[in-house]
Amino acid sequence: MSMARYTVRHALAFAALAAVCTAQDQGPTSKPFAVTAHRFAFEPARIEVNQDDLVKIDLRTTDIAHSLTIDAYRIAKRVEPGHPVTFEFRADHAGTFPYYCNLRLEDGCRRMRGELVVRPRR
Ligand SMILES: [Cu+2]
Repeated sequence: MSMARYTVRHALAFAALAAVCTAQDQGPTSKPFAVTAHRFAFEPARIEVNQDDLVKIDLRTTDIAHSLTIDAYRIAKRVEPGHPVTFEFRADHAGTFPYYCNLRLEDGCRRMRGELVVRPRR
């Protein structure tokens, strides 16, 4: 076997192995959640997922800049009108976690509340 052929075969084997490992690492993916922030609430105000889901959120605002902040997951995403934001996170700890708007200069933003429910893995 030539050296070049040997290298190609190993590269292919490595690529196949990497593909398998990546598939295993990805784990389950939740359905995407479309979350709208507007004076002064989140819609929906409750997001339910399963533990270890990869959660995708499409966040938009219809009035002023808001944020979706989940302290337990160290997430704080700011969104402006006309510029939706998409982000993902792995829901790796179970429980019920509040989310809120951290742009607290507006009184109303301090009232913006929701909850993320991560159902424990069985
Ligand atoms: Cu706000």
